[in-house]
Amino acid sequence: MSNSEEREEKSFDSVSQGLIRAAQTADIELVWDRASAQTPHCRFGVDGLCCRLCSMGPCRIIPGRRDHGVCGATADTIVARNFVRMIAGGAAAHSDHGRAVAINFIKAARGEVPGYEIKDEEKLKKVADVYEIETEGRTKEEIAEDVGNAALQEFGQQMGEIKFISRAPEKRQQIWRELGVVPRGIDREIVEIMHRTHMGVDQDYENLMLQGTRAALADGWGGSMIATELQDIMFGTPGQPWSDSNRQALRSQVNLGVLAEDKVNIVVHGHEPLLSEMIVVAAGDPEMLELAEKVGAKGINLAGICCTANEVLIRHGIPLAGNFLQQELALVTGAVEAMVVDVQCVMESLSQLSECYHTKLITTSEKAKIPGAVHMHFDEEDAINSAKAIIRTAIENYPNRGEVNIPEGEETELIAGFSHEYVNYMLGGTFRGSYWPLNSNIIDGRIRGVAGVVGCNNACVVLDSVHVPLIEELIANDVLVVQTGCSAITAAKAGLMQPETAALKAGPGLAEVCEAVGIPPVLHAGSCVDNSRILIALTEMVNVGKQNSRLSLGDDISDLPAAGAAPEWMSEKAISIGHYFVASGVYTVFGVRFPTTGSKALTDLLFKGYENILGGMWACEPDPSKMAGLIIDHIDKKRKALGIEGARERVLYDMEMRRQLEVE
Ligand code: BF8
Ligand code: SF4
Repeated sequence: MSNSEEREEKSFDSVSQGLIRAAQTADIELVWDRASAQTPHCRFGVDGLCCRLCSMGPCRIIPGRRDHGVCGATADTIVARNFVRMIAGGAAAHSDHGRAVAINFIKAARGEVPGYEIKDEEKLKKVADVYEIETEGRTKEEIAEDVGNAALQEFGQQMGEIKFISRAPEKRQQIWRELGVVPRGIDREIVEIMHRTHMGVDQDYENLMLQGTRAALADGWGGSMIATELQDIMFGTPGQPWSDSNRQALRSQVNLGVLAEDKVNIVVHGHEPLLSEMIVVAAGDPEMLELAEKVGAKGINLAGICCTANEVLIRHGIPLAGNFLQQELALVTGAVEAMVVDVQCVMESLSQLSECYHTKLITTSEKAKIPGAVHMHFDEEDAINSAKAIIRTAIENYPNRGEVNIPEGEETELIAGFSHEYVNYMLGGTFRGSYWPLNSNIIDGRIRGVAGVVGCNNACVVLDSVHVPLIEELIANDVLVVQTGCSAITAAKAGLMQPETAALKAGPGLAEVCEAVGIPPVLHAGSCVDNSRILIALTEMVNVGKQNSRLSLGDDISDLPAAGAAPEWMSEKAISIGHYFVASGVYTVFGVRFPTTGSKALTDLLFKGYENILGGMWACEPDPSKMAGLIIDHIDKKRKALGIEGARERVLYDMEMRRQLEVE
């Protein structure tokens, strides 16, 4: 571990800090250099007060001096329009991912895409039930084709309700129906945001937010949930795959030290597992391994960045090279033969950076090309050969390697793959799998509550510096942490996803439960679309109360001692996720800053008013300890309302405690 001064520079993670320094020495520009060149950011943009929706603008609001845009739009309208457009962007990204999966799923069921199959029949039947599709006496392929078609039609559906809404607690569905925010169709809600925010349409911030809410729900309980469920059926549900003998979480490793000095390194980066699943298969092909040996390599080493990393980790145990802000650093190691990208969170700078190294940047999606990258179209209908062509390109590039700088020995162990099905199984065992023990441990106070800590890294804050102290403080206070996205990768790097962490860092109650069950206090649940797993897990906790009133934690998600956080968020997807959590009744705290500060009325609605309207609400707090305090206070408030409080002191997890643990 490097000293704290070094950490304070750009990264809390010392492995990254070392590579940042190497890039500085070589005079290579990285994301942090560009972030500082962009600082200070335009105040109008930061506050959401700039409107460029028509060419009478751009209009910028200066409160008290210039209160209206040329058309008369107020700060509230402008900020709300910008905010709901962020939701539209995020919901579109997740949902277009879900659509691609649904199309491939139908083709897999029809046998049109060799290599893809219907793996998890148990989950297929559960999802078929939700869609009211007959399963008796039918082959899994017949059921799957109907499930795929039912899912796909929800994107273009114009009326009625999307189906997965029916999985939410009844009370929650009622709240949505009364407010008129149940999504009618996934695409429709996104398009309607674009219409309503066109110049001169919806100019009431509360009404704009209703549509923002409907589109966010179309993401969480629609596009994202479709992506997760159909991926699980095709590729296997993490921790609970296709055979009982194989139920287990996976051990793997994380951080840039997972790159291998003597192997062909291929880094998969982006989001959709359709391609990366095939790369995993092709990388094990004897023909490819032979080819690698011919160029003098000892094999092929796959590693992931961002959510693609999480997807192949939770199903195959492929190591994580790093999170969002480490994508450039992977190239700085000089050891990556190919970085294979598809969609979302891929920095354009990779193209410029790849010119400084031998790395081939390979784009694969027709939706996402980058000048300077090699484009190798990924054809799902000939997936395995597309994957092999990519791997061959990487292998052929191995002899071009120059000097390498791999932080060897600096990788960290983790275990991952905690789908809600697996948590169910872990807690209850094969024959009585259920969330009963979780509720029971919450009621008797061993576990104080549950927090979903998710989301990105942001170049405006020191890499990982908010995630890690927040999570440490939460677990020290007996809060079980469930994670997805880049935040999950962060916690894994900090060693928080090892079972031993429970005894070292968790509070006594949480540690006892984790030790008994053999899980870490911080659970890796997957990628960002897998936040939908958290929605289902929260619903399961509510449903336990219906089965056994003594284990009840209320009759809605908003009653649970639970909260969400995205401590270093940056993307529109994070805003969409945050808002569907709020709309599902979850108190959700974001770090960094919040994009509605230019409108007090809108910010008050999101941060306060929604508690009475939706049961969940937003908060923003950049300081990790204060953020932990907000979450713990909220959990305690919910415990009190449930009558299960019990006096307890909050443990302040300060630097001194952290230093002591590092010495051990
Ligand atoms: O979808 S956490 S930086 S990689 S947006 Fe992107 Fe944020 Fe990472 Fe995954 Ni999610
Ligand atoms: Fe300005 Fe109104 Fe046009 Fe926005 S829509 S740019 S506020 S005139």
